[in-house]
Amino acid sequence: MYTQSLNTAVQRDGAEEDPQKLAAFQAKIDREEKIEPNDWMPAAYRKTLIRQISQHAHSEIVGMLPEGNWITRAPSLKRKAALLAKVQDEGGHGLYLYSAAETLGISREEMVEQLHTGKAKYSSIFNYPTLNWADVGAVGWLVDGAAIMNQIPLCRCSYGPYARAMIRICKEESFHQRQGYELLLTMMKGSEDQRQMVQDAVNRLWWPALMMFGPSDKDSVNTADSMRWKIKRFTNDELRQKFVDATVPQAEVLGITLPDPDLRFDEESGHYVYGEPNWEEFYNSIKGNGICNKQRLKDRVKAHTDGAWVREAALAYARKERERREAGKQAAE
Ligand code: BYC
Repeated sequence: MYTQSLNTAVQRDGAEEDPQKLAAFQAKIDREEKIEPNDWMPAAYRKTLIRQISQHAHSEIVGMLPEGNWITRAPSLKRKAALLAKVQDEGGHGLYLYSAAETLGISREEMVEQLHTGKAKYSSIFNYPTLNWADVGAVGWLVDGAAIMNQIPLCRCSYGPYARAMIRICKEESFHQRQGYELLLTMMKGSEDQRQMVQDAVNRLWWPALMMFGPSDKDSVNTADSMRWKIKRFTNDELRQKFVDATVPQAEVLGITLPDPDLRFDEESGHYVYGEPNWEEFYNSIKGNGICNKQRLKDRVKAHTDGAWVREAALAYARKERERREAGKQAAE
């Protein structure tokens, strides 16, 4: 059991909250002060944070799979080194996030169990396959690009451990996005076949990238609470719009088209207007019926089972070190 213990009793979900405590909690958030693990917090705040942070951690860990597939097939040593570093970073992000979630009173084992049994969600984007090398670039450019747009505001999240974890994650995501874009720029300077591979990858990943921001605001069940508690600083649609506005000019520089016949710049609002994502496809994917859901979970469970000896060895080493330290202390007394 890895959970870091809390000094405060955890409020049962659904139990009535003390109105004075609630008011003081909201006032603290409104003053932009951070909520820390041992501070009083409403059960619903704790629950939604555990939900979001653990889903975020799962996304990082499952997100290692589609790109990990390409490490052995990278076309050069430089590309292999960059991709290895990126996939390793995602593993690190998962670990910071699991640790942040543990400060809320859930154990690592429980979170892993929720992922492996399909009870917990992870980002819909990882249920799409990476079919060719250009997909590695498109994932970096679009998927990490969307992730940064969503995650920069999380550095100002009201919950201290999550906000602090996000600072380093965002720095690394920024490198990921650039390596993806640079990879695509290089391919666009190559042969006609390479240019077509880039266009094909973008055609397949554009809409799934837009879905990463979650359902449209009118269907988002969690946004209102999360905005009031300053976990989220922007709504799903606001972030999606920011992403479209930032990404369309980058597509022009790249020399590719985006697969949306409704996409146009609106002079009056100063924003790009875009078409409606296929929400049926989105809900299908988050219910576990996307193209790769079953494969991803199977691979994840296998990796966890295969890694059992590493966890056992690390625990045995830690136990031995502790025993040695204690024996040394006793000998010195
Ligand atoms: N995929 O009420 P809503 C990465 C769920 S990894 C799956 O709007 P909320 C990377 C949502 O959970 C990036 N499920 O929810 C890694 C909710 O269901 P529950 C991951 C989704 O929380 C490796 C329901 O739909 N980033 O960058 O207010 C390689 C209704 O939604 C999705 C994060 O996790 C989705 N796309 O807003 C490369 C960021 N969207 O929980 C890159 C942190 C929604 O009620 N998370 N759902 O059963 C967030 O910012 C928010 O949780 C979301 C959703 C914007 C995703």
